[in-house]
Amino acid sequence: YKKLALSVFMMGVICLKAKSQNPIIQTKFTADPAPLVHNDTVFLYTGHDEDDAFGFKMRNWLLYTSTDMVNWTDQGVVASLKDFEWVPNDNGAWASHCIERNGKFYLYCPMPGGVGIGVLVSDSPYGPFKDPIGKPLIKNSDHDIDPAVFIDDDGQAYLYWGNPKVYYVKLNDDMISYSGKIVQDSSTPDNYQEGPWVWKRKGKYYMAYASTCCPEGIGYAMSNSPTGPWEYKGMIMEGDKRSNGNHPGIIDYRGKPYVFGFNYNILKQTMSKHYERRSICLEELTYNADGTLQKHLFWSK
Ligand code: FUB
Repeated sequence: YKKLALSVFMMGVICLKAKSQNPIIQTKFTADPAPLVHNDTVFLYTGHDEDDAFGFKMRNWLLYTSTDMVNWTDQGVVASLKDFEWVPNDNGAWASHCIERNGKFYLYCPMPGGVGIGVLVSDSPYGPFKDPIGKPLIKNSDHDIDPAVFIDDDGQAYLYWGNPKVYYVKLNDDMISYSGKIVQDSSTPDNYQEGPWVWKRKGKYYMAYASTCCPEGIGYAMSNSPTGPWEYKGMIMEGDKRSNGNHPGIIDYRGKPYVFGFNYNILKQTMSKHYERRSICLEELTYNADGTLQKHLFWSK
């Protein structure tokens, strides 16, 4: 009986360990998840809402790592506004995206208000990251926020960004310059707000994004091409009035698809003040047989 009781207890422990608890980061306020899988480890780059924030106060980007999607190791500040000599402000470290190519790691960092999107490079996903060009990679409009990079099977890399329209451009192989014109996508999917995240599965292209405003949920669209046209397919999760914003980051890890986003559940939003103190959350995703995504009751419920 003792042995049986012990194995039942251990099974319970294993089951408990297998489920992540939302928000997954509870020691700092984090937003704008940008997960990257490298060497069987999840590298989660995040924005950082400072504790005394009124509105947005964001000066650096943080890194967390995990090998089980449950336990997250705080790797500290991975980059900051100070890494860009041309950035005039001490605020505005908005939603970044890190991607690996040929053994180098590229961290695309937007600064709002027309400052632009910069790029930092490192030989390691842990950093240190350096600015190789000394100027914005993208300085196109006041809407240069939320960069997301996707590399297609033919090696062509695309940079997407923007609010309230999607912009994209083809990146060169060096990942720190681009060719051709910046395109404002005329097929910006329905309910698109910001925060694009592009991936490919079974020959179809997907774009998830912060959808509708406000509150923002997470919607998605599909296409036969990385440059659209995009067809809106629905919501992965609805917005919740307790959570103002949202921002998807989507990966497969060890054979399972996951979506990251954020809520405001550690610090409850008050209606009278605009606090941005967000907390990253995580859920498994489920595809239907036709490639569409199931709608989930997510972390804000
Ligand atoms: O975190 C600052 C901004 O809020 C991001 O760039 C948007 O995606 C929204 O999450």
